[in-house]
Amino acid sequence: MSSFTIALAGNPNSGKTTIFNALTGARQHVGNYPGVTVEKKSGTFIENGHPIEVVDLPGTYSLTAYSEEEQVARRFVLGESPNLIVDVADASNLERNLYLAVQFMEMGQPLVLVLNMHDVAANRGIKIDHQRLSSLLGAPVVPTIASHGKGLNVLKSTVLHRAERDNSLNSTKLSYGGDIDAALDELEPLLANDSFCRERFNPRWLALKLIEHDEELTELAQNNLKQSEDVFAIVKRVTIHIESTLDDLPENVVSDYRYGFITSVIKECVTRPEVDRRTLSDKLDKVLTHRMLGPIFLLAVIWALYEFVFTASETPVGWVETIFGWLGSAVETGMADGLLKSMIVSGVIDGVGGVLGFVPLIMFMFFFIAILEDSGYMARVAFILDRVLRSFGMHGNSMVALIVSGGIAGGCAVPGVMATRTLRDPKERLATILVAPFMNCGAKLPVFALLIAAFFSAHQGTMMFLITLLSWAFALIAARILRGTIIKGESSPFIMELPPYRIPTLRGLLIHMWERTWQYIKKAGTIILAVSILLWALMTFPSLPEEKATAIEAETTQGVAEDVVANKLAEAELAHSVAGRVGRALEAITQPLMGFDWRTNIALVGGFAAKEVVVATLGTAYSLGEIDPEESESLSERLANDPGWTPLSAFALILFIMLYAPCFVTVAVIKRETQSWKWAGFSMLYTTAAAFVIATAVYQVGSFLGIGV
Ligand code: BGO
Repeated sequence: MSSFTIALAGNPNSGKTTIFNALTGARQHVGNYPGVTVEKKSGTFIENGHPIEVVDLPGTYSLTAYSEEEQVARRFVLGESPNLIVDVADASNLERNLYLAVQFMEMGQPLVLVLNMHDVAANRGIKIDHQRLSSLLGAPVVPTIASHGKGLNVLKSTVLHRAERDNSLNSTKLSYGGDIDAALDELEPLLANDSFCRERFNPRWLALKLIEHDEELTELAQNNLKQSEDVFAIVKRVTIHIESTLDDLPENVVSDYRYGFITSVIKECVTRPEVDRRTLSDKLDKVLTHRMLGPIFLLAVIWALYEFVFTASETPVGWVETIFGWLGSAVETGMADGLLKSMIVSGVIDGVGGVLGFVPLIMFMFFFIAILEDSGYMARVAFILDRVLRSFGMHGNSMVALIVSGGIAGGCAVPGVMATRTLRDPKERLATILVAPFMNCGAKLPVFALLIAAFFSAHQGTMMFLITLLSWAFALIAARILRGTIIKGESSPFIMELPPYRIPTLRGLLIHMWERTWQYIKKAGTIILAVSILLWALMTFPSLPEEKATAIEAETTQGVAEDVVANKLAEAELAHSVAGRVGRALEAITQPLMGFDWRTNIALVGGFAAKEVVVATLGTAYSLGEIDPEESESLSERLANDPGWTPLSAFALILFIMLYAPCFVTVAVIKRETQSWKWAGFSMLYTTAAAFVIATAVYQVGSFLGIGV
């Protein structure tokens, strides 16, 4: 018969001693923990023939190791690796008692939660749904009234059952907000690769403790980790970041999120008689997370946000466009004609310039997203939409991933796909990974902004709002189909942290806004620049054979106006280039089905590198085809004036861009996260097929009904 050791933990006065005595009876002995004066009591009981040793840990509220009791409890758990932690909680005061349980969960310890003092809770009218609590915590929950010996037999059998089981169970991964989560994701593999850490600690837990500046573990890590410099560089970076953006210490933020998690657990599992002991956060949540009012308020917030962002950024976007217009004209007149000039004007200025033109809009967008995040409202968004998500076969935590990916336009699917790591169920995770790229990332935003400005300028915010709703609808429907067919399975329980609301600091908002805007600018100056030049080359070479050019030019002598001939020449050159030929070959399919001409086709192929490239490529294509450089129209004006475009074809293009293959960085991340080229390939194919079908359907029905033509 195998024997087991369990550690009995709990807050002082939770009834731990009563349970210890009831379990072990006379089979007890008392000693001391080594090196300290704290008393160590242990004893045994036999369950189903198995001897089970119970070590009574000192009563503690936390495991921060500030007091001797906390240190003893933590060292015992880490050093002696008991088979199981039995955490005794006072059911009449669950919030406070769960704080300790959550810390054991973070450590990755197998746990049984005892809800003692059930009589006291019942007398106060508190009802606890312990089955739901158990599924949310991922640990068995046993209600007891220890002073009357009630529930102890169930406790004994549960303990044996749980101790016998393979305990390689994954701990619940709490989220501590984007910044700390990202640092944990970075630290975890570093620590997992270090033998010192791996043999003693759960790497993610150690990472968290280092971010919390736990003195004991920081010293230990500094002296023993091989890559301690790298590790502490990350810790320092996130500390400075949190201090400057939230004006708070990381340890406080972590504890806020722990309480946030507990608040949500309590909200889900505990009902108590109405007494108004609510905090301001609770009062706000009463309205903001209300079943009916919550979603209405959310939709109003998103609509107002787009309205404001599009209206407020119109003028500054115009300024930046004018600056690039001047720059183009200056180079045009100042440089001798030739390939270099063409590359600078059409490839760089009209290509990358088009992308940079949207910097003011991006800045406004990120500023408001930062307000939603820093105030704590974004966590509520997830909470509100959780119910919707579950009915479509995803998990509440999928929400976080979808919002990060651009659920409110402006995110990015790369961190979005990575954020699915918090999902424990592999099927829910896969479904979320596959639909996250439907969201409107910051790279699609300039493309939408361009098309909206050109064809729907009277209703910019409302149009963006509609696009957002559509992308959610497509993502949810796709998830439902995937979960009903190739990734079938049950959905797992979910709990979302509801940290208290905070008033964001202006400094924090500006830092968050700038960080993301800078990423956007950097991307425009590197990858977009490189792809723009490549596409310029593909749109320029091979050059038109001499005799054809001369034949077109000869038309001037036949009385055809000079600018008409120049226009013909530019178009013939473009049509002769590699990209021109590919674009035109595709045009045979895309033009009748979706209304896309060859320029759009090239832009869409380029957009696979990064979606902003669609703007850059259209900029280059229209610039190369243009004959009068003095007339520096903005790209949206050029599109609006092109008779080949209609609002309907623009709308079909918006839908196509929203849905078609994720950019190659996202595909690479999908491969890494799913560990499969098959799923990465699938994510490209099914999204492109969906884009094709939907854009075609909309264009055909629209044309038939005569809408937007
Ligand atoms: C005294 N229900 C109720 N109502 N009380 C309980 C329960 C329960 O389920 N479980 C334990 N208690 P400890 P820690 C006491 O000692 O085990 C009571 O610190 C008293 N003492 O009987 O010591 C338990 O080890 C005089 O109460 O907790 C004990 O975790 C009058 O909770 C107290 C009334 O339990 C703390 C109670 C002289």
